[in-house]
Amino acid sequence: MVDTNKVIITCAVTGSIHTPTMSPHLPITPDEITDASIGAWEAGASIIHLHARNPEDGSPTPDPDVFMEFLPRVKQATDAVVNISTGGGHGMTVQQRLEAAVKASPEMTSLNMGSMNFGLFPILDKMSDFQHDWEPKYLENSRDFIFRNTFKDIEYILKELGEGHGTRFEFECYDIGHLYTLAHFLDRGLVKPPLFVQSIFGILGGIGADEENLMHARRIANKLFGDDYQWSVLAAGRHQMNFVTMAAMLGGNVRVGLEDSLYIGKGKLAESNKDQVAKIRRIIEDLSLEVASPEEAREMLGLKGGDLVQF
Ligand code: KMH
Ligand code: ZN
Repeated sequence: MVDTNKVIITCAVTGSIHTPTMSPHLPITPDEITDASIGAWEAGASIIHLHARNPEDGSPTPDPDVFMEFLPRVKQATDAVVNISTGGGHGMTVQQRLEAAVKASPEMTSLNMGSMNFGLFPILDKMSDFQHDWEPKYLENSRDFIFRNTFKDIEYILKELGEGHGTRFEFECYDIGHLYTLAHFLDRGLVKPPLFVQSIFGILGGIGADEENLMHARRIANKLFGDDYQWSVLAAGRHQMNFVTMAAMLGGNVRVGLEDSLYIGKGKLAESNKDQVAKIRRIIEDLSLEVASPEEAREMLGLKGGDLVQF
């Protein structure tokens, strides 16, 4: 990985894993998503990773019109890199997952590096009363859901967004095999350095949140990509802060946000995304590292610039 003292903080403000009953602080409406994004940027996040939700009931939606209710406002109020999810939510087709990004032509989107199980159903053992009927169904359906990201899908997204829009990618790698899949696309010249590799730990169906796995992911990424990548880490739930801290200590970048963990400490819900960003920022600075500005992040990741998007 390119040697730098700068740490890029990504904040993923709402996602599609958690449901409204799980936390009153989960941003749902375009106003809430806008405010959460601005707050995260003010606290030090240079990349904002975004999903949309149906404002009526909080269910994940791929609707580009809903995205367009917050994307321009985030762009106008901040200089953050806006990163649109192409992972969407459970039950969406690949076409639906791409619609908003194709319309918005962002600097960055996520790109998930393999098909996999993605189990959310264990949450049902801990919760029973839900505000909306869709919530328990959504969690239960994950028992029989395949998160589809075939080689063909990945090629399609690279062509459509990468070639078509000059969009670059947050490569979401939920297991070591996904690093090899990314290396395959690098060998074929379909992805170009510097790669932004997001190693993900603790999703049921992906690699577990054990620190041996973190070290192994780092070793294999170094072996496969050498100086051609920027490494970032996220971990689900209670592993979030300790994993991103270890990543920063290992020269990596970090991703926090309510998409991946609703907590700020043991048993304590985060009241906002910005509180999680502020916490990791303090840790980064205590480690004598520096937080990358959005412009520095753009430079480190070879992004096209915020004036070349269509929102
Ligand atoms: N929530 C992460 C574990 C995407 O948006 O494409 C996965 C993610 C996928 O962020
Ligand atoms: Zn996401």
